[in-house]
Amino acid sequence: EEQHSLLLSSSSCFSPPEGVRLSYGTAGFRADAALLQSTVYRVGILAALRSLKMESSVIGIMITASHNKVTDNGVKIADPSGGMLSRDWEPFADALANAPTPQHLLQLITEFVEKESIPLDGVRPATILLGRDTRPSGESLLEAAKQGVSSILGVVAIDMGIVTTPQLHWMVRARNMGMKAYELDYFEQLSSSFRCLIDLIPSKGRMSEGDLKVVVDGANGVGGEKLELLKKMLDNLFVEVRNSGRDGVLNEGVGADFVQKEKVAPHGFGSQDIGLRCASLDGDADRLVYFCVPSSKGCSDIELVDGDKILSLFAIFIKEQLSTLSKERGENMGSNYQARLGVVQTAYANGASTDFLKKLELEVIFTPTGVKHLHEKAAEFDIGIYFEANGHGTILFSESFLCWLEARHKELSSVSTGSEQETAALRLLAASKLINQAVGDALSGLLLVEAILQHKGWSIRRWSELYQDLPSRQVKVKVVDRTAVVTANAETIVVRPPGIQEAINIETAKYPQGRSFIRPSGTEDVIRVYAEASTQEAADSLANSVAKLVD
Ligand code: 16G
Ligand code: ZN
Repeated sequence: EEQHSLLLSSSSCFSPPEGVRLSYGTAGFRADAALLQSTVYRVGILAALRSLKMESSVIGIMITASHNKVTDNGVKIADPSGGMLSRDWEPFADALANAPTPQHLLQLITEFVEKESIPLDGVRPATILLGRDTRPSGESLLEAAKQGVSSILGVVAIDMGIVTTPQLHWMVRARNMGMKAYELDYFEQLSSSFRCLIDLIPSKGRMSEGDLKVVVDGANGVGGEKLELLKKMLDNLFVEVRNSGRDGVLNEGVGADFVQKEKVAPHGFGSQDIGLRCASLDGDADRLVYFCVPSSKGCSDIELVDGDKILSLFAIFIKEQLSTLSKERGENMGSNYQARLGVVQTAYANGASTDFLKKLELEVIFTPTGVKHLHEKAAEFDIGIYFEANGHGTILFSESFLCWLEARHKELSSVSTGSEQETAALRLLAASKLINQAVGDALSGLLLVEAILQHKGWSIRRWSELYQDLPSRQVKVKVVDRTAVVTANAETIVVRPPGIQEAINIETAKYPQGRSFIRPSGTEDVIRVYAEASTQEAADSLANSVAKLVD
């Protein structure tokens, strides 16, 4: 009928590239941009079907390859909650992307629609939000996504233009909550909750004007551009954005991935920045790391303040507010609520950070690499904080906890406003609005870091000294078949090929405070090796000997 012929005719314009097998991977499809037209078109179809399946909730499509080369691109889906596409749809995404002909594609879709009982009658119209980063290939890929969406009857695409990945996820979530969800609404929410946190600082003026300054490397991407707009709406913070425009090449010698992996200052930063608080975003602004440029000549390594330390700062702040809140126990019902606070890390978390968090008596949980895994675990807590060392992360507040908190705040403010407890409740509420609940967000993360540093009167040095990172090293080994390596226990143990884990154990035991693991990359044909030990030489040497075991 109409739907079938529509799909057949529109898909005939998008043949998949020959000899390439694409996979949805850790964070959507990613490849050289020239290969992606048909994939993105098909993701458009998938998003439309997903929306119909989810009672016509809004679904998002983001076109980005994050920190990868400017010539790469990629596409991923935001589910109705604003989070990542539900994992049980990934096999369908793979099958769609690789269907060789329009007939195969149609057959796949027909079978899937049947199996999932997706209503294709066009009775409930549905909306898909499209966004893209600054990559030049984004425009035509976005067009392909539109074609895919509109090949399903009753579904329309709305182009949100150039946005950060977290902005798009935020917009999807906000729309499904019945809120206004344009860029200005996002900026409003961030700037007003930031202002609220600043207004709640008990003894302001502890910081000099200079301390209120942060210099941000925008990776020559979308994050820098957006920060230039957002900063105009902020009081009490001076943001200087570098690498914001499109003068330099996206992610080349700049950005959070470069800074974190190479441990050097990005292009445009140097001796003039000694003593300043610096931060770096990645190409789609979902990663954030801080750093200081080295003060002594001859030392090129920066002082890195990574995702683990952002996590630690957030954990300290949240824990303090929770304990203030529970100090005074009223007789009122519900006020004894013991909120469960948990933190989620991956095997890449520096061992010193995990020790630190455990000393704070926090529940620390490990998952495999990739936001979708961490997010899922964090959502099991009343307040779940997750971060990858590379700077991806956020704080999740459960619905039920926020309800309780709202009610508790009302209760407290009816007794007296401005009490310690009431202020703590307000801070938590503001933090829940500032930090992106859909996905890790470098811009909202930056504002929360800045608010907490001001709250505590801390310099970046003071923050960085919470604990000292163990020296670590990462190397990668090119392999023919990365699937030969299978891991368990959140990627900390190799179960296949047999014998490797025993060999890693023997190597690791040779080094004081040694720890090492290998894992297949989810984004490249390599095996990644991580090692840490008490000295840099030892970490390097452990990484190299473990890498030899893989070769
Ligand atoms: C993706 C993931 C990131 C992870 C990285 C690991 C998302 C949004 N991004 O970029 O979280 O750290 O992959 O890459 O989930 P790898 O598997 O190649 O080491
Ligand atoms: Zn990214």
